[in-house]
Amino acid sequence: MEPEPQERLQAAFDATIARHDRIEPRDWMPEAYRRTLVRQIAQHAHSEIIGMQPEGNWISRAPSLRRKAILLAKVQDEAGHGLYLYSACETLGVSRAELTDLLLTGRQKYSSIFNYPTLSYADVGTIGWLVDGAAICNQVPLCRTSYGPYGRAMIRICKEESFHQRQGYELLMTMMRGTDAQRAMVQESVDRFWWPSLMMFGPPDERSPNSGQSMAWGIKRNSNDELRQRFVDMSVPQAEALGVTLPDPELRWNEERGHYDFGEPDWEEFAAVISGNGPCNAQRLAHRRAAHEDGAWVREAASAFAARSTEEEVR
Ligand code: FAQ
Repeated sequence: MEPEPQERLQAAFDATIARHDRIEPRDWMPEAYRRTLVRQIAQHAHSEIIGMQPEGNWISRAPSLRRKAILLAKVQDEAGHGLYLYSACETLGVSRAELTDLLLTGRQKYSSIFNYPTLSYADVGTIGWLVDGAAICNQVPLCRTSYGPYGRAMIRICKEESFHQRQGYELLMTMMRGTDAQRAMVQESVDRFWWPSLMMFGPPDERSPNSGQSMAWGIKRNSNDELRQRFVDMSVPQAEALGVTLPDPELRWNEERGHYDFGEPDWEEFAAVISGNGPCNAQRLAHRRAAHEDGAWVREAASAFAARSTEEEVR
């Protein structure tokens, strides 16, 4: 007997995933796959846009013209990443206006890391080194994600994140070659950002409700704990080269595992931050809302211009 059309569609989808091939926007996909992608890509896009705020805070106070130019370029890149990701998400049948509304009304999340304050200029370097470093670890495997538009957006994003990571490390290296006060500033910044950076990878695998299905669908290629371990292994020698101490007394090389052992992040703090009660959640969303309202006239003008251009074309 011929299979039902629905079964045939599902079988074609499963075969594409099994071949590690790409699902494209016009292909049939299960509704739950589409919803998971919208959740993850939108959360990622919102993170890029909200992620402009902590570093943007230092543009007007950068210590030199060179540092200001670098920081401006980096923050501008984050805006670009947000736009590629919103566009990838729109191919799944949601509009950017809907996604923005979901963010502003607190119905979609953004990365926990951007709810921490930037208290000194060293934070610009630490964010580049650790936050962009964690982002790269998490995002390189996403270049092979099963949804075509997301994977292709990730390739360009990763190239740019890699420049961001280097500029952060170079900034910290410069400060570490400076005065005692500068070295202390770097250490204090690393002390604040280390644990929140580990939390960026999400909850431990046994408490990650989405990982199993997302890995079966090839949306995620590695588990949260695998990537967290990769990040720790990568960061320890970098910290040694820099001359800073990572604030974890349990951090040590495990010969048997061939990896560094490390302590447990404070998962209660993580839960508080992702449910809206981190140090800067209210401030970040209020700022984003105000920017959205301030930009209303630009959106209206662009829509009026587009409508007039279409009318002229029709005539
Ligand atoms: N923050 O079941 P799982 C950047 C949520 S990089 C907030 O493990 P999943 C670059 C999760 O959504 C930062 N929420 O979830 C930059 C889920 O929520 P639900 C952005 C988190 O999706 C650098 C619940 O917890 N990168 O922006 C976090 O399988 C410097 C249960 O978790 C990405 O978004 C968190 N850290 O795995 C910009 C990468 N972790 O279901 C500016 C793409 C988990 O309640 C300056 N995303 N949750 O709605 C991913 O790889 C995945 O979504 C994970 C989470 C790994 C983040």
